[in-house]
Amino acid sequence: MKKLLVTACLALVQAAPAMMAQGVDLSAQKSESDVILPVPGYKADRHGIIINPVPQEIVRDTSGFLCISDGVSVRDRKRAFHDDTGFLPGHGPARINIDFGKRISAEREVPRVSGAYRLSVDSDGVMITGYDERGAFYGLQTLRQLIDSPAASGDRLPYVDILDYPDIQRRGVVEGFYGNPWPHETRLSHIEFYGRFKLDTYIYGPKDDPYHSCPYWREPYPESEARKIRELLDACQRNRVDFVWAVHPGQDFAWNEEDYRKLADKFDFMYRLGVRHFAIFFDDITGDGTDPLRQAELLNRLTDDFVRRKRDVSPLMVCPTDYNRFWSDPSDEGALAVYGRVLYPGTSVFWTGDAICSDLTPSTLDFVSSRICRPPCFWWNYPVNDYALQYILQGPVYGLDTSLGPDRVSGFVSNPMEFGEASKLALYSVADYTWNVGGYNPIDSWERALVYMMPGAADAYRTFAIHSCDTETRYRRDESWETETFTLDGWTDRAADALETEFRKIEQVPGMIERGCGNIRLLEELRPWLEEFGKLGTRCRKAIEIARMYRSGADMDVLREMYEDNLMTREDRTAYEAHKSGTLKLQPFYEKMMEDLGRLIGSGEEISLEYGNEM
Ligand code: LTM
Repeated sequence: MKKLLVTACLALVQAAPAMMAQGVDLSAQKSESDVILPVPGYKADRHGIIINPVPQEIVRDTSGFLCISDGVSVRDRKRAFHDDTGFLPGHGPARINIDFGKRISAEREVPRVSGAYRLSVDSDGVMITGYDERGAFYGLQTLRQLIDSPAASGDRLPYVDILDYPDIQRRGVVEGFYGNPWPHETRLSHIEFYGRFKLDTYIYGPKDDPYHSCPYWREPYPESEARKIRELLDACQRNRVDFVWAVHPGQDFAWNEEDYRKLADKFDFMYRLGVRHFAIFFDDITGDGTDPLRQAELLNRLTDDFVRRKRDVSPLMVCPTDYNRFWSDPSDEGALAVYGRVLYPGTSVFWTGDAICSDLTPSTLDFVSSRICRPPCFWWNYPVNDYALQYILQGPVYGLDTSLGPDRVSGFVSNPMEFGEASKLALYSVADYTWNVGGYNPIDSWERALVYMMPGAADAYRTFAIHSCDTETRYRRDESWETETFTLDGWTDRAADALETEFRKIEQVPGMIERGCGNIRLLEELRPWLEEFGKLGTRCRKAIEIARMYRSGADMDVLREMYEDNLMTREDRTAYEAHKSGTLKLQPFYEKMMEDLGRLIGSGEEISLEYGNEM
């Protein structure tokens, strides 16, 4: 079956060179369900305390507030957080105590989980207790958000007791997409974002970094690149993020001693730069490299020779060639079962679900775990858009099971878009979900994320985002769920007025975001889509206007002129195709309305034909 698929993929590669990346045909990533599930959740009342990820337990004592307007004095018992308290007001009377460790955390009933902490605010001051250093650092991040919360109005902290811990241990991002790797600045800003929102893992694996993949995976990074990796490692250390360096050698790995040494030497080179977490990706390859037994034996050998010898390197992670259910042989002879039998138990195995881009479901976990004999590390292919660069995915994060019991996954990483800033909208919610799985509320998380991302134009950004979710093919996402469209036949004044109001709002969005978005890199990423979004709003509004006039018996010549004026030219269509939004409801509304109007008021065939030609 696999052979058949590979053959099919190769046929498509030949047919669609525009969609190719490194010889891999992204357009061949079929098998995703075409069903669009609605987004669950609701906008919650957080009573003025906005903390992301949402803490596991938060008890508010309404009897008082701790005033920090005259400054704070920090007691950092382990002297570990000197560089992390810059957000606090200057020296003053309010006391802040930060500590961590097994004994103190046991006294304060903090769960014995890396990243767990307790934060209490009362008349004595603030007390942060981490299970470990990372936990205390996370307690500080919560304090930062508490100070910024509306309930604190900047300097009066509500009395609270927060007991908090992550449900999933490896939470983060795999820069694992095809196309332009993130610029260095984007990576640095992401790592800081991960620290803020308690994501503990950044996996470096951009497919188009030649030193990660073919042709240069064997070579050390040139000094200019090595320096940047050292800077990323420093940033990760500051933000208590594990930097995982991944290599993608499978397309030309020779399975001989020479290549084994080259790989071990590359690991050693990365180790000397400061890397302590490693992964090997065998995804999207063909040929000898796909052999699961050799892959597993290679991982085991590196574990013996490299990981165990170094002593401070964590267990390896591997992405199998059969990384999703659709591609995998479920039998005992299948690649996953081979991994299950041969691969050392400590090695983590990535899994993307039932398809390449798919939901995290109990059944996909049952399937893979029973074969690889361990819980997988879920590699979520969202919001990645390398297979459909015409969409910028700004919808809610959903499709992730919220009833996951402990230890069902060894980790969860999201593969983002090459648009690093715009990806943060989804990553905000990935952080939320992976920390507090059972408490995850997709709509609420998305609403908070929108405000975090663009406080100066949150409403305009929401309007853009709600109409910028779906991909039309493959991983379908709900879109425009608050908008009701209609056809000319089903016209009601109420529906038409509501839609017209929405289109007028859409027309305003580009200008409002230009003025209100303080993040220039985000603005630059969104701009081409915003421009098309505004135009979409205009042509949809005009379609309603023409229909309204037609219904009230306006002059046919006038109508015909307006109609022709509102047709999309070839250039319009090309521009829209490159930066699409509103594909689920808005553009289809325009198309159908214009088609119907064309029949009624066009000069018959001529206009219909012209319309058809423009398609
Ligand atoms: O998903 C995996 C494991 N590999 C690749 C990714 O590199 C790519 O970004 C996604 C989305 O196109 N698909 C893959 O197959």
